[in-house]
This record gives sequence, structure tokens and C-alpha cells, in this order.
Amino acid sequence: MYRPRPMLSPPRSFTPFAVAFVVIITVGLLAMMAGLLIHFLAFDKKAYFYHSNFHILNVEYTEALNSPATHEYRTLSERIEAMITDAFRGSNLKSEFIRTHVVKLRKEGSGVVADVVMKFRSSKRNNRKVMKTRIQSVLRRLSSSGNLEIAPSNEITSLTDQDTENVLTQECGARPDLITLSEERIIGGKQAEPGDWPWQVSLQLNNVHHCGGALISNTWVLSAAHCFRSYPNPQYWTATFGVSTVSPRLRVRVRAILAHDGYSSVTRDNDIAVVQLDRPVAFSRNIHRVCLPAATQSIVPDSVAYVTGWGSLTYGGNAVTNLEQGEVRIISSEECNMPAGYGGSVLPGMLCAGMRSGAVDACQGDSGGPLVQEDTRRLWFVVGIVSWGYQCGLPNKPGVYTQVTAYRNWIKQQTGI
Ligand code: 4AZ
Repeated sequence: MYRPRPMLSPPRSFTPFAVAFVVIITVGLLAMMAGLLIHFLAFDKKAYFYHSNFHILNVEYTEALNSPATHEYRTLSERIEAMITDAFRGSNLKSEFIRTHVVKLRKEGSGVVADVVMKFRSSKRNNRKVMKTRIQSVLRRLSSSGNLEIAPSNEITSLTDQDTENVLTQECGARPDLITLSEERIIGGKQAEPGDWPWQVSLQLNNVHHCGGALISNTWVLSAAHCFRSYPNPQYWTATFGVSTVSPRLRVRVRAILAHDGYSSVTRDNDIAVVQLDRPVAFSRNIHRVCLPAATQSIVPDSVAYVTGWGSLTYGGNAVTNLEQGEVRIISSEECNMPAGYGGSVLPGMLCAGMRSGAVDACQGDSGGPLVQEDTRRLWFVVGIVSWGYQCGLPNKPGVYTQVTAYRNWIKQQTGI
């Protein structure tokens, strides 16, 4: 017998649920696909480092190419970096190429060889061998471009992140952004992160922080003469490394303290010393040397500089245990010596830096520590040594520093560096 089927619910009434269900599933699937796509396009990428060297055929090697501080070294390195960058930017590797850096210029025959590291970002699925071949073919075309005659070597070595770090920490003045060849540079806040100022040293008297210093080689630390006036005996001194003075990464004994003979506690002239460590330190990401400027390097008024140290945050306050950094600007000695300022006490071997309004300054306990500036190739140079000032952070009373360029030859005589 036919019986009409009971109408449980009219089909029209569950259609909205079905539609919603289908929509949710579709949106979910689309989101998943988009996610996977983004992952493979963006997050599947990894940084790859390569090393190669380039023979510069039309430049003769001179002594001036012996130090990254000279104008000659800087301009030649910049030209090489620009040529390599242009070559990759105009190639099918333009989206993979990140940055290149000349690590060293060396003499070969009468010519120059540049050691170069290059950074690329590409998909993890990419074959490294294929990548190397592609890089090689771009570099081969380099020889005929620009007014530098460059002969690229056929040898390209792939470097691990650790190899790259080792290569760049042997060079002077590299901060973390250069060690990773990252595109951006960031200096934020006040407290330093480990590795931010890898040359910063705490010079400690009986294991208590007394003065700052800057590592200029694996055995020599640059500091101020006035730090050692009352305590010239090296046996009471140690040098520590790392951002904390209470739990340092490394502590090394001091073998010798060579303070400038001409230091005067009255005028504070010649406030410079070099401290020899008892053993060489091994350079690493967080411990390595700063560059020394050339004697002829000019320090430009109003340019940005950074001062670092464990000094007190207010005049008469306590030293801090975590390294602090302050951004200041170079102030011309003429301005610094105005009657409202230091009225003539800033001598030719000194340098002023601070903010016109005061506020950011070195203070007690920062003495001996470095004032550093970055060059166009992102290498950092020690241009000043914290020396003196009228209290801290007052308007018209900036920090006064020993001007390192004025003592470049003295440093060379004492240390051979
Ligand atoms: C000091 O007594 C000291 N504001 C160091 C630097 C400055 C002042 C005092 C500069 O060690």
C-alpha cells in the first residue's frame, strides 16, 4: 500500500545548513592551500652563504690597502661590492641575492685579491650544486663590467652559518647585522643584547668593575690612562667580556698596563692607555675586536656615535651590571669650548660628544670605554675613549673623549697594531 512518506522536514529548511557547511569547508580548504603556498613561497627559504675571491687586475697593491680604515681600502671594497651587487640585481638571481661583503683585500703579485662573502636566500628544495653553477655564471660575466678589471675565481665555496661567522669575526668592527649579512640594521633601546658591542671590555680591579675598554686585537685593550693612576699594578686587574659584569662570559688576567707618559691629571691631556691581556682571546660572535681609525680620518661634527659602558645612570649613582648604550652626536671642539661649555679646556687631542640638550652621556664608570662610529661598509671604528666631563648629561656639558685618531701612532708604537 502506498503511503505517503512522512515529511520529516521540508528539504528547503536544511538548505541553509548545507550551504553554510559547504562554504565553511571551502573556505577552510582555500585557507589551507593559501597557507601552504605562503609557506613554500616565503618560509621554505633559507639563507646560503658563499665565499669567493676576485683578482683586481688594474689596481696595484699599496700599503694603504693594508687596513680597512683607509680611504683606499674603503672605496675599492665599495666598488667591488657595488659591481657584484649590480651583477646579481641584473641577473636571474636577483630575487635570491641578499648582500655581499669584501672580507679582506690582499696582495697577490703586484695586484689585489678580494675575499668576498655573498648571501642568498632561496628555497630549501633548491639544489645547492645548481645554485653554485648559477652564481658562477653570473660572476663570470662580471669581468667585462665597470671600470675595475675583475677576474672572478672559478672557486666558489659554500659556507655554513658558522663558517660565515668565523670569517666575519676575524675582521674588525663587525656587529651582528654584518655577521649575518642581514639587510637591516637595528640599534634599539638602551640595554645592549649579547654580541651588540663585542669589543666592549670591563676592566676590573680585584674583580670589581672599574673602567671600560675596547678590544683592538686578541691581546690588546684600549682604555684611559686615568683609570690606572692609583692602581698601576697589573696583577690586581682582570678584563671581562660579555654584557654582564657579574656573570661575564670570559675573564682574563692583565699582563701589562701601558699608560701614556704625558697624561696629566690637571689638564687630562693624553688620557689613553693600552692594556695587554695575559693570553689571547679566541674571537667569536660575542667577543671580537673593533677597528682602529686611520690617523687621518676626520670626525664629522653632528655625525652619530654610540657610547657603551656599565657606568652610572646618574652622576653619583651606582654602576650597572648590564651593558648600556647611548646614541650621541659629535660636537665640534669649537662649540664645546664656548664659554657656556668648557671654555677652552677641550684640548686638540680631545673630542666632545653628546646631545645639545644633555640627557644622553657617558658617566662615572664608563671611563676608558669606547665611543664608536659606523663607516659606509658597516664596520665600526673606535673614535673616542671616555675621559671626562662636568657631571653627566647636563646641557652644554657633553662628554669629553680622548680623540683616538690623534693617538693612532702612539697606539702603533706601544702595541704594533
Ligand atoms: C667619570 O667620572 C666621568 N659625562 C666620565 C664621563 C663623564 C663624566 C664623568 C662625562 O668617570
